[in-house]
Amino acid sequence: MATPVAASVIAWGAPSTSTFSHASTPASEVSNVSVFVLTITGLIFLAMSGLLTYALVRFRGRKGDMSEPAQVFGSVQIELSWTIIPILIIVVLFLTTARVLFSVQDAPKPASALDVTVVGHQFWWEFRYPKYNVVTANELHVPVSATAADRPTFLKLTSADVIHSFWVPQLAGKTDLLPNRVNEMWIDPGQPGLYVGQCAQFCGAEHAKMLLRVYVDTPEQFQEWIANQEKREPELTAQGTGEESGANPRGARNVAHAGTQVAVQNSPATVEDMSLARHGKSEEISQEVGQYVFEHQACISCHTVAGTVATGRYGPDLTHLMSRATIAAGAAPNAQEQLLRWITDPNQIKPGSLMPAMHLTDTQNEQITAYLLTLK
Ligand code: HEC
Ligand SMILES: [Cu+2]
Repeated sequence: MATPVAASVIAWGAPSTSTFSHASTPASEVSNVSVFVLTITGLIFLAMSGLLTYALVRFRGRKGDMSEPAQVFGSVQIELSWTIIPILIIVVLFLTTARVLFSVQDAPKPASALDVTVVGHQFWWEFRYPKYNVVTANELHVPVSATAADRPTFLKLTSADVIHSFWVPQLAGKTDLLPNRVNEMWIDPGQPGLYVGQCAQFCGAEHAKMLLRVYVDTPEQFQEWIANQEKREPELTAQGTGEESGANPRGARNVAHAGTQVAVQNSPATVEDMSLARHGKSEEISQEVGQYVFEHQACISCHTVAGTVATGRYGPDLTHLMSRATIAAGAAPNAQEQLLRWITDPNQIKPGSLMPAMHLTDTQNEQITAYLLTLK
């Protein structure tokens, strides 16, 4: 037996998930307030437990001493001090917290800011870059931002189903993703690298495997990444296998529209027959046959591969699947073996995932995997 569990767990390695190792302005503001509150409450704790210890020792019952301790009734001074001092402390904590709250919430958005729309799904993240015509999943790429005014990323968050919560502790506090509502947050990570987090609001069976990866790129890396994500790959279909090249009348840049003219062919036997008849090579494991099989399965009603007949929006966009390090929101590394296992039965990797096992033949699964591996 393979070791599905061991293989499917991504070692987090270096990236920290501590709110104290902040790497972005909103996170450092939150972290500073936490330290401030902890310091004040810590001092109160020390003072109170010190006084308590002193009283316990100083006024402990001594052998043979049966006398009543002095009885004190009312003291305006003491009562005033234990009323006014706590009120002052609370006012200070309140004002400090409110200041941070507003400075993070009302931060002005510079013209240079990058916009990303985040859509929470059970159990994965959709990231859209409206200015770039880029759609990806689970792994957010943003540029490094030397100062908050340099090139921060402003996120608009919403949900396709239930409530989720976006939380990358090193970058910012939590922000919920609510259906029919758009929340906003921003980050300005100062250091390139990988920052991890996860959905912080229980959203169903696979909530625990709804992980988040934020790649902070240098400006050059980011441009390179965007340029690659913007690529559309219609060539495969166009130069494909005769007949079905005509089945892609859609422009190469058209990503977002669900097609209706696509006949979804679900019976493996029939597909195999068709495949056999048209190619005379249905056993062949190649990207070309793989694409043919993929495009004749229900995959295309849930997934988009830009420039092909696959225009589904229910699952992650697969146009540049292989540019991601993980699949299924961090549940498994993105490699041939795991992809094959995933499309054979997603539940092996992520029980309760909303992608159904497609019950294709082993050959078909291998063919589709060969195709997926070309989606760079
Ligand atoms: C009913 C809709 C549906 C169908 C049909 C479907 N998928 Fe999916 N697929 C999903 C959903 C939803 C996810 C996200 C699962 C998660 O991460 O929880 C997903 C995830 C994936 C992923 C991982 C993507 C990533 O970046 O994490 C791959 C690869 C994939 N599907 C391939 C396929 C292939 C190939 C087929 C056809 C054999 C197929 N899917 C059929 C809904 C579907
Ligand atoms: Cu969630």
